[in-house]
Amino acid sequence: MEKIEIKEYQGEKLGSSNDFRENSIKGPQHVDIKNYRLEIGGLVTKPHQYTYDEVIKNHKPYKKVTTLHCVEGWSVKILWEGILVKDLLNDVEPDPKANTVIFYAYDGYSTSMPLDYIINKNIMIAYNMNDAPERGFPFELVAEDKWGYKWIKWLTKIELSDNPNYRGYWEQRGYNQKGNVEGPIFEE
Ligand SMILES: Nc1nc2c(c(=O)[nH]1)N[C@H]1C(S)=C(S)[C@@H](COP(=O)(O)O)O[C@H]1N2
Ligand SMILES: [Mo]
Repeated sequence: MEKIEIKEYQGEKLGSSNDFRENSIKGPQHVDIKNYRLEIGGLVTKPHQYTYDEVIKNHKPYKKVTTLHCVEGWSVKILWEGILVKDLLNDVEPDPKANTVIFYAYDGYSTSMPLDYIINKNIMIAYNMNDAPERGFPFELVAEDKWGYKWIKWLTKIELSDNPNYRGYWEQRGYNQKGNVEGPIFEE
């Protein structure tokens, strides 16, 4: 049976996965979980390819209510459940030269963020939203305090890099590299 989304968490009203405006670059993706791997590589000592179950069963789960704000002017508050990116990074042992994390997705999308932000803000990849499966199944990056274009869905690869100037799909098209909700939408 399909799981039903919860509408409230600890007294706080939540939005719904139906509140998102579907505007992904190639439309919704359907990832075959049997063949799915999450790859972690680049500047790391022990690159690894996880199955979906290995990601979920071998790492501690976290839950957090966080709002996604799209640059188009809408936002949705969701209870996300996932694991911390820094717990995965612990497995692969990043090189001290790494300062940037580049994320790639099934639809060819990509984006990047500073390694410090990922670690210090306890950024997670989510497999559930509102206790029901992810729109970005298997994993969506919960890029708290960043514009929606940093919240990459259908995540397939995490690459550690020493290039802070790597520009993802929307960043190449003029959207701000930092992507902070408090800051500008476009590159200045
Ligand atoms: N793989 C992938 N992830 C993506 C996108 C995309 O096109 N492809 N769009 C981004 C944008 S612009 C937003 S606002 C959020 C939420 O988009 P949605 O409403 O289409 O789910 O997903 C982000 N993650
Ligand atoms: Mo967006």
